[in-house]
Amino acid sequence: MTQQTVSLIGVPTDIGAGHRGASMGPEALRVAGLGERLVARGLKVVDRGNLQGPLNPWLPPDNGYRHLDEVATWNMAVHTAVRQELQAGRIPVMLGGDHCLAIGSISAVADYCRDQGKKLRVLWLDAHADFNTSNATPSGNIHGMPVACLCGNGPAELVGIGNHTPSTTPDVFRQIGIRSVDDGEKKLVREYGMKVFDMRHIDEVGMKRTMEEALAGLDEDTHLHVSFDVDFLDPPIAPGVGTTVSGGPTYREAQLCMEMIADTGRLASLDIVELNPAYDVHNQTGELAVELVESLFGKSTLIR
Ligand code: EXY
Ligand code: MN
Ligand code: MN
Ligand code: MN
Repeated sequence: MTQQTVSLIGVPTDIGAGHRGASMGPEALRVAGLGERLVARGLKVVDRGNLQGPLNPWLPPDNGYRHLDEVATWNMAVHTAVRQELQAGRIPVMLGGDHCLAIGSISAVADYCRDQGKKLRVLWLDAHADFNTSNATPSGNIHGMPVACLCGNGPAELVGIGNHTPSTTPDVFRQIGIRSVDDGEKKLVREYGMKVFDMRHIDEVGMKRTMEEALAGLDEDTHLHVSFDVDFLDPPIAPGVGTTVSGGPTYREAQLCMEMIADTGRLASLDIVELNPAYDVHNQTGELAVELVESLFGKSTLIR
């Protein structure tokens, strides 16, 4: 099998978040040894360094959005970088940075899949549905809006990123670990028919069955993108995030989730977002994120 090349792309910004600090996420992932651990997995790893973009002006919402222009500028840079790596046959891994960057990454992946005649599946690992709009949002923070924007429900500056509007459709998403959805957002998630495997579902049927359901239908024509929001995890094992929500997947449930994704052999692009070292202890959350990403790329510490 030809050696796969992973391209690490740092996106040092918290422009879409409600707390400062996710801008330090890329470095924390590098310090936790992400590159070296993926090399140890037999991958070729190219670290593309960090994208540049506007500083966070730290302003209140304007017309329901905080920092809309700056978010758009960052996401255009992300879109271009991800497109470039995909065209070169590499696996782009976004080192976030807050979750608004998924607008740029997934719009690029969606354009690429259209050009290549591939099907797209997005696994959205998150405590939050990230399906807010300007009238539904309680904060104006755009890291709570990327899925709505990608499905065409957002400002032109974001919905228009990439060659297609909307970038993609709700049916490509499978959301896993959801446990914090705002009222207005809930209505939208239902209206758009999003497939959500929330924590109640995982409690009832378990992670194994949940992943079987979320991964159903993948075939060799499917490009699997994983958008891993580190706040997906239970806060006691992952305190280093800006928006913790109690009652997330345990360490083993998270490992099983990643191992079952690896078993499909379809992983083709990845976001690692919302790691915030300002809330972490000795980079423990960065190290856990790296460990889970190793499992995503097929490392198993078990006997199999
Ligand atoms: N739903 C809340 C909001 O829209 O402000 C919280 C969103 C947190 C989003 C983080 C990235 O997952
Ligand atoms: Mn998120
Ligand atoms: Mn989240
Ligand atoms: Mn210390």
